[in-house]
Amino acid sequence: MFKEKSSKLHEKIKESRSILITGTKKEDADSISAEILLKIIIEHEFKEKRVEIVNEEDPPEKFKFLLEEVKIFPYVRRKNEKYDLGIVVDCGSERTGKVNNIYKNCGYKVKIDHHSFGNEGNYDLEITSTNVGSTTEIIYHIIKNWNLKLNKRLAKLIYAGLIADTGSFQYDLTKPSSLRICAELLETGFDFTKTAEMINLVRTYEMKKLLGLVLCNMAKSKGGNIIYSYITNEMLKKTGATNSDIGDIIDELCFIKDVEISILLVEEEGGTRVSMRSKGKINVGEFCKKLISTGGGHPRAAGCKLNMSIWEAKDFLLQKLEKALIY
Ligand SMILES: [Mn+2]
Repeated sequence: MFKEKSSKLHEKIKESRSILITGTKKEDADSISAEILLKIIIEHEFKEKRVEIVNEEDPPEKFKFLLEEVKIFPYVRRKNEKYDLGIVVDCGSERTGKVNNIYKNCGYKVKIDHHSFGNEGNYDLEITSTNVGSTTEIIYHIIKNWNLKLNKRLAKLIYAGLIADTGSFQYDLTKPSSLRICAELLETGFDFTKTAEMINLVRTYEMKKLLGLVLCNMAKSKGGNIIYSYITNEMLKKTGATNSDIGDIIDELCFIKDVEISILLVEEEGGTRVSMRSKGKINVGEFCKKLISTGGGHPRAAGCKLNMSIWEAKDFLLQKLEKALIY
């Protein structure tokens, strides 16, 4: 897979002196792992290049185990830099936040991604497929096409992206190819149980305290098929939790018997941040996009920001969703 495109990428990197690697503003395990993988393999192939990963913000603490010795620069430290070649992973450049200002000035633009949305056509080279489990799975193919040998370090990163995006091979993003590749990854002898533990289970003490409050505050709609809960600034202060602890909490509100939709409302400057999960009857991606143009996501997982208080947002959403669930 991707044989010709992998050689094209190799050729273009060879011609460049400086390379920018970036990814989604909302960093996740797949995007961070894909960035690190690229940096490692490019530096292995070409010794004299300046290869830098730049994301809008510093990586969250929870991804330190993926980074090891690799550095990721926040946008502010690199905003005046120029690079010959730019590679955006796991999204289109419009989702990289401020880093897009650097990316769009790159002499040659590459996109490596497994999503179907994004502004196709604005890149010099697109290495994309929706028929893979993760962006790291695409990079596995680049590694193979460049005739590099897999080792424990590379295997761990490919695996991290795969289990994060496929929900440890439970979601429909799981492809037969993903599982075949995993067999090969495991043969390197990397510690896959530790990797899975770090991605799926290990959370901060503060996050668990916050989760306790969120679960206690959980309530049902009149019909009982929508549940919601909330996080106020007060709750963050009380538990010492930070923004990076909030990301995993919506998933804890899912998989409750007979519940069709789960909502988490988070107090933010200027309004309320809404995260939603659906069991499938309602496409929450479309729902959020219709509410406000900046909202959206996937059919079963989406979000938006509303210019109202948590309580106003709750009433507003419940009213719209109850109607939508009836029809
Ligand atoms: Mn991904």
